[in-house]
Amino acid sequence: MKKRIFSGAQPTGKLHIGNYLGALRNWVALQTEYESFYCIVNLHAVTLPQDPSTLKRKTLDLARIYLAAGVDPEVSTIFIQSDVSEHAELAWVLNCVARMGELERMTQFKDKGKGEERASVGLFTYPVLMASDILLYQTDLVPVGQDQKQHLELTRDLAERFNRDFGETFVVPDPYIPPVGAAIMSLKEPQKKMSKSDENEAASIFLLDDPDTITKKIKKAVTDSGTAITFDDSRPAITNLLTIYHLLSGLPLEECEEHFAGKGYGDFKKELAEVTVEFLRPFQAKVREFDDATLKAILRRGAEKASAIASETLRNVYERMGIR
Ligand code: ATP
Ligand code: LTN
Repeated sequence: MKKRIFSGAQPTGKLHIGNYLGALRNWVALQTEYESFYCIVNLHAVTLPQDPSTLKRKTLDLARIYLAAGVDPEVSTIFIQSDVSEHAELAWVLNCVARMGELERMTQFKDKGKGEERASVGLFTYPVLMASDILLYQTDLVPVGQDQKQHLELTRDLAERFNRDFGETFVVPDPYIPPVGAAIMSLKEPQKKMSKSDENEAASIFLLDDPDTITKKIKKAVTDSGTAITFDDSRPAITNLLTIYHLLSGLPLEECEEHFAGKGYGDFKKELAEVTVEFLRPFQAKVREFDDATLKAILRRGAEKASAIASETLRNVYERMGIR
């Protein structure tokens, strides 16, 4: 039997090349080797305030993006989190397994909650809902970007604790964090990751940016002092741009430095912009191909398949805990 993958993204903001290179690209690469479940996590989205009609539209738009990126609905299961009510139910149970102290240590909550009293309780227990997403499907592997590593560790801890206290119930999943591209950085502040929630649009290249916008953003991206175009941790801006070049052009890592030896930042940025625009062109054409009816049919089918597995896991969990 094939091993199982689960991953997801939130239908908020605009997807950027960081989301693609850190996550989506690997979903596509791994989808035939594994039995794959790719979820649109709309329950996670409401941990921060969302406009209801925008959220609805973005949920469907995200399905379009999964498909355009190459997730094949004949091979993978694509569905909306709220269509499978077991996600919220298991989250309640795992909220009773997780400890305040371990959630207080989650750095994403510290960043997004900004230590505010007004942050929602949902934002605080967000990682528990994520653990539920993963554990419901007896997932073996979770392809994500570097920023999710800590959430995966929590997921493993919760699975292990539950198994110890109530008997073997959950598969303990492994993260899949790609060796290159797991943390694409902001074009404006290369010490920060490229983020959907960055107020400065110039910091990210969005998957649906037009060629002119992409070229301008890359031209204005910050660089490091010096002139060398090499991978070097002490020069994070150029290393980030070169990483994007490597992943989008497909040119082997070692050949990238050679390719730009003796060239200046101006030439490098021009080529990077061209590569990015050409890479995104077919993707953007594909996004326009799917109509709402087709998407809804795919999502309905996905939810049915997901529900069958999720309900079995939850039944087992309740049984072991003496619920029902
Ligand atoms: P953001 O932080 O950009 O606001 P997010 O991480 O909250 O977004 P999602 O859309 O749910 O939002 O993320 C989808 C996937 O993209 C996750 O696996 C995440 O790890 C990955 N990802 C997000 N940002 C980056 C980045 N800068 N580089 C690499 N991977 C990333
Ligand atoms: N927390 C993730 C999104 C997410 C996820 C998941 C990723 C929710 N549930 C399950 C992998 C597996 C994020 O904000 N990027």
